[in-house]
Amino acid sequence: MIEAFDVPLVNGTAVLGDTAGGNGNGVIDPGETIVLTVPVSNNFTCIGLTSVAGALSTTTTGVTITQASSSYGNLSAGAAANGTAYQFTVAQSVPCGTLITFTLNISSAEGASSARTITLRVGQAVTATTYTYTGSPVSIPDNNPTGAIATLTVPGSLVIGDINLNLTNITHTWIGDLVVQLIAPDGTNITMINRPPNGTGSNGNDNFTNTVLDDEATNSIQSQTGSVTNASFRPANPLSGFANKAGNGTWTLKIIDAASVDTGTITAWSLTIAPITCTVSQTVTLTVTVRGSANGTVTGSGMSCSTGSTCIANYTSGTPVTLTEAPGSGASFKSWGGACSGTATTCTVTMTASQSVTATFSQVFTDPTLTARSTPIKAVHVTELRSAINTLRAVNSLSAFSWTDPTLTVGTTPAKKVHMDELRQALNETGGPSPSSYETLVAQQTPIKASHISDLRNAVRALE
Ligand SMILES: [Ca+2]
Ligand SMILES: [Ca+2]
Ligand SMILES: [Ca+2]
Repeated sequence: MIEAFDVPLVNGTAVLGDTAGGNGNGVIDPGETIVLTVPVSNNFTCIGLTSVAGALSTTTTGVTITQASSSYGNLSAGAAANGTAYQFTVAQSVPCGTLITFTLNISSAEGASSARTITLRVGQAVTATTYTYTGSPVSIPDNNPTGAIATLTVPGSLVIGDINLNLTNITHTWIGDLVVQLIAPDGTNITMINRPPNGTGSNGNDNFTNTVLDDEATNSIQSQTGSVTNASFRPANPLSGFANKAGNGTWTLKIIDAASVDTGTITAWSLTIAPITCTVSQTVTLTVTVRGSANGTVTGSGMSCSTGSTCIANYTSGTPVTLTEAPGSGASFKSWGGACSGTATTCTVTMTASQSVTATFSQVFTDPTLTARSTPIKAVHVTELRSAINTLRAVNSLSAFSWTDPTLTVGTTPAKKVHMDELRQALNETGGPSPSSYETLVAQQTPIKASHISDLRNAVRALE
């Protein structure tokens, strides 16, 4: 009997893919469809788990999970598996910088279960810029809760990814007196330093000189008992509290001296902000035209197009689309055109811009090489030409031709001059050669020759 636990099933780092449903830059952008692989391990040291499954959910607005379940199979003790991929879409309306919070429930047939949280950001932090205080020095009043205030303005429009506070030159003769607060343009106030060490105020060292507050630093400013000049520290409360807020506007540095005797001055400080950017995905159009003398189909993601049709599908810019050709009965694939070329079964188009592709299918002719006075002319030679010409007529928006003896019966229906004349006429109406360019046939006199059939076949090929 195994009871339910939440320790043994643990997820690893989630790996996201935006190649199939996005711009392929490895970052979640608004408008993209993302595949997510979340490895899971069985941390039991001696108990295997079977039918391990995951279920992904989120309450983040604008995020829709389109593949919520994953199968991890059976995991022996200590084993890990990637499982099948989850998938979700991010609406165009989701703001850049949004943190998407997922809950991943992992379970096994034995009843082991675990609820894990996965957080992914929309967009990515890019190169940081430093914004420097340019005002006059401000005295810090002694033991006065009003404190000293210095502001700087960040121009433009940006969303905060990472932010560091640089205390470049704050003089004071007992830094343990000081409470340092940083206030964002929207009024969010986060205490960066609170009377080190640990609120006691007993750090009697001088000055913040090139003292950087950075969530990524190793040591906390709060634990410091010695000099803090020329070094980086984690702030009393994380700067990540400003993440995803507008970084532009007026920032306020507020320094309060909370004990009497020692004083100081705010002279120089700055903020280093790495904004978050998203790639606004554009919708681009793929136009596929399928033509030729025989039926075939071209399929791709969101696309299925048959001979005689022009099909349009929209994709997020950057999406690779693989098109696959499939000839119909009695048909062969002739070639790709436009943004594709060659004769391979598939063609992949990367949709960096709107593009057009053509695909051409050919009627397969029985006895592809007709030899004069050797290959007998058969009913199938005529019926194949009729089929090919009717397909070409349909592609060219012409009605089907009304053939004399619509069904030719082998060994019964005699080959007639009219059959050949009609093929010539129907082809001419489709854009083929004038009937007068062929050898004139005289009823009951001119035998139907291999060259007559070959000429018509050549004309069909030329019109594909
Ligand atoms: Ca992307
Ligand atoms: Ca930082
Ligand atoms: Ca003081």
